[in-house]
Amino acid sequence: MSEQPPVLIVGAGALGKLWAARLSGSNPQFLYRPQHSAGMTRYQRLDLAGHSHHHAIPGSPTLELGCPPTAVLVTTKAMDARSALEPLINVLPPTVPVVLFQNGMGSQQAIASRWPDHPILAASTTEGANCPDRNTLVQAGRGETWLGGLTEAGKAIAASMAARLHTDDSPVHHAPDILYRLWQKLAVNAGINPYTAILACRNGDILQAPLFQGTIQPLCQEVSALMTAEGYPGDPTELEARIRQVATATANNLSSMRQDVMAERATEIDFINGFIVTQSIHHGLPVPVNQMLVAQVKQLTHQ
Ligand code: KPL
Repeated sequence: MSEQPPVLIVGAGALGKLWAARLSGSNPQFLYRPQHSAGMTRYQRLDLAGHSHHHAIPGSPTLELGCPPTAVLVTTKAMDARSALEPLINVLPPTVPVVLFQNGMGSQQAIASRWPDHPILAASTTEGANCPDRNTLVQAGRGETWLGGLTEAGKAIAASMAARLHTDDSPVHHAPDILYRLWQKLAVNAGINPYTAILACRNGDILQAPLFQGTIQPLCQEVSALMTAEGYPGDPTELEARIRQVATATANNLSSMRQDVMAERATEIDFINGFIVTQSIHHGLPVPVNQMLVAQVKQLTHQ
């Protein structure tokens, strides 16, 4: 392995492979699950023009303590992020930035409050990529990323971290209020992902479905009431317009939740509509539509 200190990527799924490819000049390395043996992850990346690029990224199930990473990017599913960090973070030098890329909300806050003295940052991305098989990464759309600190140490380095990850092709912006960005993305995911899972359809198809048409307005009112209670602007009409716009712009996509159901994996419902339910109950706000969607998605995967 190279002498240059690595950028450690925890989670070798589509997002992890995308960032590993992008950081190929910064010695990216994967941290594998404990049961995985050390070795190269080789894959072909098809870029937006359909051109093929080959990548071989080294990885190991343990951290090479002799050469601590310059940063850790956590690209696991939301439910795996904290347990993936648990064995790692106590052996990391406490100055190493940890950037969380999880969907939804809840996992990021749990990690920031578990390790308040570490520079913990969260990212919200619109990058589209998927892995039709283990050895292929398909870039599905050009996107942008916003990044901001969750802990005080994270806030102090957020602007420089954003500049470090930025490229003209894939902009990374500093978002001083990253939680607001996460709320906005959460609202979109709450209004698309569970519908695609329940209706077994692509993002664009939900717009014609009676389930969506009959519940999207009250769903946006529930999300808006919660955002207001949390101190963030969230007009229900604007939320609905944004959900419709994203569903239209990504009409042919299989949402991440639909992909999880198809692959019989656990979904991130607890971190999307489930997070809205838990927080609303905390504020004494009723959330019947979100509760119904959570229950129906959980039935699909027996979660
Ligand atoms: O973020 C997404 C997801 O699938 O999780 C959307 C925006 C719905 C695009 O598919």
